[in-house]
Amino acid sequence: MTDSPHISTSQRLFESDAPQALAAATFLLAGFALARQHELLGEIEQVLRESPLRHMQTPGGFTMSVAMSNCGALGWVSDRKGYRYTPMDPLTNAPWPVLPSCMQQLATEAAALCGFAGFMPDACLINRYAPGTRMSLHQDKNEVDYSAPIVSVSLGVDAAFQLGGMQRSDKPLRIGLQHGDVLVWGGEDRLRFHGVLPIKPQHHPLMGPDRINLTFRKAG
Ligand code: MD6
Ligand code: FE
Repeated sequence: MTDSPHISTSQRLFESDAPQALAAATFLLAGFALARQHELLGEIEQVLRESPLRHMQTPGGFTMSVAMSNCGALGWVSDRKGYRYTPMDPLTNAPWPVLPSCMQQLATEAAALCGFAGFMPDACLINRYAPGTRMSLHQDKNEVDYSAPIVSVSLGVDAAFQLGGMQRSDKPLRIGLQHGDVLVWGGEDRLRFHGVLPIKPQHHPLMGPDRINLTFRKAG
């Protein structure tokens, strides 16, 4: 027995191109990134050569367990001064790497399939989870315009994603996310709390023990 509703990827009845609605404006595109996984991983590797993954500081002075980098005109950063988007990578003192075309097209196409035509991300946050790493419940609210959706791509080992409500105390729905899955959310769900439960030790043929998550946003 689990203590929350559970949609497991192994229990999916079918995989299709049709978005699966998880809430009013939250959709799962199961396996949508698989067709371009190799091109995608190549682009990520190139971005991370330019702006490496790093463990950022929280405003409260803790070190984040998820390693992060960015590409696109704006990148999400956290340090003692707070959470925000910046045009420059504070580690390299150079602009963030350009958003590669395969990544941008994936995000634009996924958003359009879910009813968000014309989504043009200006920021892509790259998160790397090692085994045992989690992301506690949070809202994404550092973006200027909440009318744009967020497109989230999962790569590597499986994760249990928590889709909460508008209050931190709302009981989250648990969603199994696998390599190649894409989540799109926006509209009335844009400010839902969400998180990732601790990553279990696993092995993925392309990614080893790690999970990488890309989140594409219109940040500025
Ligand atoms: C993750 N994702 O999946 C963390 N935020 O690793 C997020 O925090 C997230 O997946 C906003 C929209 C979609 C997401
Ligand atoms: Fe988030």
